[in-house]
Amino acid sequence: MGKESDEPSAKVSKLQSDIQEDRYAYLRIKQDPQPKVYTQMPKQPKEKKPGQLNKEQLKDFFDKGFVVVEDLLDKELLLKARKAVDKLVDDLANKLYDAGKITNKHEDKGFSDRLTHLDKEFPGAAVVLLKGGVLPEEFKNVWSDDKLLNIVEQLVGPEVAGHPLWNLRTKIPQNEELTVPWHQDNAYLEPRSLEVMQATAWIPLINANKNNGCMVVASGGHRKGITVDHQCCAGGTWYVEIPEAEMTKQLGIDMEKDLVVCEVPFGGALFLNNAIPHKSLQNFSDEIRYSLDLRWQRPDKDNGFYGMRDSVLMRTRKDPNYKIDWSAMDAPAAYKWQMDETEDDKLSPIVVGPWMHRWEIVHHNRHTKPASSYRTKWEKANS
Ligand SMILES: O=C(O)CCC(=O)C(=O)O
Repeated sequence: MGKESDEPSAKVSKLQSDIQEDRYAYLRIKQDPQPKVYTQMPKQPKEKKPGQLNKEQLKDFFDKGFVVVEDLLDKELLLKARKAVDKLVDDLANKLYDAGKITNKHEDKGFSDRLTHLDKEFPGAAVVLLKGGVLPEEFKNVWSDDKLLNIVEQLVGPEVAGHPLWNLRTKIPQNEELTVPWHQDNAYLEPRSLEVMQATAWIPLINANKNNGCMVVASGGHRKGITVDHQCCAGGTWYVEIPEAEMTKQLGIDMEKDLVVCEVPFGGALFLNNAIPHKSLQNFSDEIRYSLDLRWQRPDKDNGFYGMRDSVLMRTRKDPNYKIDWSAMDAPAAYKWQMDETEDDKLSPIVVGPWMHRWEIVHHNRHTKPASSYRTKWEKANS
């Protein structure tokens, strides 16, 4: 913080005028309900392809809003993704060590516990890795896996683009910031994302179960095609949250009968849409529950990502041999928009994002505090 002076700095004046203009007002516009986007199946491909959902699974996806598919992905593909995670953790350990933030790199630990040890020494290490958003080749290979895309084609149609919101979840044991409360994915995006089906595959890199923090979905919560009023932010996190009473009031969810705990074995995936309420359970095990959440949609529709990054075309009818151009995804990654690119920012466990301007802030914490004054790199470039 610089010294106070009588004259507001140019930066402060700009902020004040932005607040007066309420440049985020468009984020609070209520969208018309879009039930069909989530319940109407697109025309199905005529050709039979490996991995495709059967009729019952497809019906579940559009009717219940989710489906768990076991034994889908090649285990070798996922084991390679795990190796890539090991490398990301190693890179993080080196950065923390070089920055003097840890004294032990915990090189004797492995996939299931190294990050937990790093996080004990530098609280927030697991968040730093989550928000780092580095997309290694091995994750790209999962994202563009033929079997996955064969399913996605059934959910969004034959033209398929990867959505820029993706995550490697680094769910170390018993950690509040990695336990995601009830939300609809649409709540993190611009309101217009409600107008387009975005299909998510949630892919655990271990057997995910209720003890280590698998997902829970509110079956049928997508049918009204609305984004419920979320509140910002849950506990000490950056997550927006649907108050439980609103799940029933606004979405008609029966909180006893409609909740489904989705255990997903290694090799399987949980498919969701962007309007289905879901949350993740706490990790009570002593192993890290890593997972990837990857999204796709039609390429001709806006991705609702605040104009920050384009989607990446992954499959098109026009060219069966289409080669993916990953450059848009390789550039700034998932959570990077919020940070200035100083080295220290890159190791900061604070997460600030535009969704904080969309919902009422009912609870402030270290993540929300900077939201009203923090100028993201993207915002600076666009103001
Ligand atoms: O992996 C988790 O714990 C939460 C994932 C999630 O909520 C999401 O992908 O939207």
